[in-house]
Amino acid sequence: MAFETITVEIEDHVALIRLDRPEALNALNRELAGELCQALREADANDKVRCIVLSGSEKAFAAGADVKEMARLRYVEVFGDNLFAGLNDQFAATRKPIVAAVAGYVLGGGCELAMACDFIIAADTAKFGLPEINLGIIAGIGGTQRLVRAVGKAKAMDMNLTGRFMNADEAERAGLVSRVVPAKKLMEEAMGAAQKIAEKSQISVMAAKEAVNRSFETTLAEGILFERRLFHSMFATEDQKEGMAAFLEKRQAQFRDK
Ligand code: DAK
Repeated sequence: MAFETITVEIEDHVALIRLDRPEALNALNRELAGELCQALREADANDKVRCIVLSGSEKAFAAGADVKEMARLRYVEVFGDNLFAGLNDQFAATRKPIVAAVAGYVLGGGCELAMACDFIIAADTAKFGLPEINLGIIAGIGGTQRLVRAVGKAKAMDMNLTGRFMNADEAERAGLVSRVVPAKKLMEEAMGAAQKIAEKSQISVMAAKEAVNRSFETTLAEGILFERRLFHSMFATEDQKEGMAAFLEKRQAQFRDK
């Protein structure tokens, strides 16, 4: 299906989803949220896709939720429609890895979207912020929760309360992003990372993603037990036999997701 606010391309087992509302710096409106949910659902269900990259433009990953659309909404509408709940749920439900490749403005709902991905690769032009406080609201898609887990309370509180922007270097030092690269290299780096992931056994990739995500939801002891049980279960797969045989035979593994 053709989308109006995003584009989707599939190349070498990687689905590249780009936010595409240049007139509004990729601000998230309801149409974009719906299309993004659908694209993630489809990519997750598509056997040809083994990893997803979510990106925007050079100027903006996304400048936040669409203020023009939100300005007229009343409480009964945002609460009644459960605004943006579907987006949060879809990110949580997507089992294939999602790499965020961000440049320029990564603000408000855009910053929250990037944090909902599995990791963030940033261009050196990226500027992160939660400026919702300037609009008389607060972050609403995880900005008060995921940012604390990513960078700790001090910076998360600073960003949520002052609305200041963090540049890419500070974001890398703070642990918000995994890598910073020159803007011109952003897509090459992100697609390269996604292709590396796509070469692995999808079973172990999904298990690793599930185990890391479980660390946010549980105690250390429970998390380590969950990890160990998943680790044990890998020995029921053909890919474990193939991966180890390939190492011993000094050749490239041919994983079959079995
Ligand atoms: N919404 C709508 N349009 C936006 C936009 C946004 N967030 N950001 C930029 N635009 C539009 C501008 O209005 C302008 O359109 P025209 O006026 O020309 O028609 C065009 O994009 C270019 O923007 P600028 O002319 O402002 O460009 P500059 O380079 O001068 O400035 C900027 C770039 C990013 C610094 C500036 O545009 C800016 O401050 N934008 C707003 C950033 C912001 O406040 N973002 C947070 C939005 S609030 C919820 C869940 C989530 C949320 C809320 C509720 N629930 C679950 C209920 C999330 C809220 C947010 O994200």
